[in-house]
Amino acid sequence: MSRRVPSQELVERVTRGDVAAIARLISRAESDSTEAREALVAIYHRAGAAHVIGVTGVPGGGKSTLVSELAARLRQRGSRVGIVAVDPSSPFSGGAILGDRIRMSAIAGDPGVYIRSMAARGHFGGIARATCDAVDILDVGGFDTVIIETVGVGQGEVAIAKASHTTVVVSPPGLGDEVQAIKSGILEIADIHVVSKFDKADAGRTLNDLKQMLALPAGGWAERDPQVVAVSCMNGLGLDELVGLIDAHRAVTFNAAAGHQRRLAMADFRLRVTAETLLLARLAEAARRFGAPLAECLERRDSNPYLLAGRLLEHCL
Ligand SMILES: Nc1nc2c(ncn2[C@@H]2O[C@H](COP(=O)(O)OP(=O)(O)OP(=O)(O)O)[C@@H](O)[C@H]2O)c(=O)[nH]1
Ligand SMILES: [Mg+2]
Repeated sequence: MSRRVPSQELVERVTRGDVAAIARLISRAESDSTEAREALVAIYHRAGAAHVIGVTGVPGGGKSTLVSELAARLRQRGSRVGIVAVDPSSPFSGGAILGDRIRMSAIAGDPGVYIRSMAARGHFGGIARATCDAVDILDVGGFDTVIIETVGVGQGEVAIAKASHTTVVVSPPGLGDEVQAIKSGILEIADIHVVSKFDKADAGRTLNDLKQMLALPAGGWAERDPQVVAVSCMNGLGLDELVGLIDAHRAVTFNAAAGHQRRLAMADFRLRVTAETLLLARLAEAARRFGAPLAECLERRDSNPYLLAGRLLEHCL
C-alpha cells in the first residue's frame, strides 16, 4: 500500500484536479472513515458550482448509453464531466454497467471525463450520502457537470434523484406495461422525460402513452411541467434537443429565486442522508457500550423491544 495521505493534502490535490486524489477521497467517503469527514467538510465548503444531473429509469433502458452520448456532447463545448454510477446491484439489472458502455464510446480515455462506480453496499442512506460526497469531490476537482446514473427500481434509488439539480427519467419503448414506471415512482420525479431507443418501431406509441399520462390532471407531476424528448443513441436523434432542455433547466435551478425550492430540497435530502450515517454510527457505538444489559432484560422478557430500543436511542443523542 502507498503511504497514507493526510486528508488536508488530499483536499489540496483534489482542488488541483488530481485524479488519483479524487479517487482516493471518494473511497474514503464511501468507507465513511471518521478522519475523512474533516476533508469532506472542507470539500463541501468549496463545492456548489457543478450542475448535477440525475439519470434514472428502468433497468436496461439505455441510461448508460445516453449518459455517454450526453457526456460526449458536453465535452464538445469544453465542459468537464464527472459520472457517478450507483452500481446496480439489483437482480433486475441487465448488468451492463456504465463502464462497459463508456469503453465503447466517444469519451473513452478522455481525461475530461471521470467515471466512478459507487459500491452498492451497506444501508441505502449510506450510499446516497457517499454519492453526494462524491459529487462534491468531483465538483471541487473541476468537473462542472456531474451526472449520477442510478437504476430506478426501488424507493432508495429513486431518492438519489433528489440529489440532483436536474432529473432525467429514461423510458425505453416496448415495455408493454408503461404503468410499471409509474408504480416504481420514477415518472413523477422527472424534470425531463427521455423516451429512449427512438429508432425502435414501437417507440412512437411509448411517446404518446407517456404524453397522455403526463397530461392527466391529478398525477402529482402535473405542476412540475416536465419536458419530454425522444432520443436515439443509434442515430443521434433528439440528443441536441436534450442538451438544450438540460441547459434550460440548469438556468432555472441555478437562478437565485426560481431555483431556491429545488436547491432547498437537495439540501434537505443531504441533511437526512448524512444524519442517517451519523445516527447509525452512534447507534453501533451505543449498542456496543450499553446494549448487553438491555439484551439480557429483553431475553428475560422483562420488557419489550420498543421500550428498550428507545433506551438505546437515548444514548445516541
Ligand atoms: N436500438 C437502440 N438500442 C439502444 C439505445 N441505447 C441503448 N441501447 C441498447 O440497450 C441496451 C441497454 O443499454 P444501457 O445503456 O446499458 O442501459 P442501462 O439503462 O444503463 O442499463 P442498466 O444500467 O443495466 O440498467 C444495450 O444493449 C444498448 O446497446 C438506442 O438508442 N437504440
Ligand atoms: Mg447502466
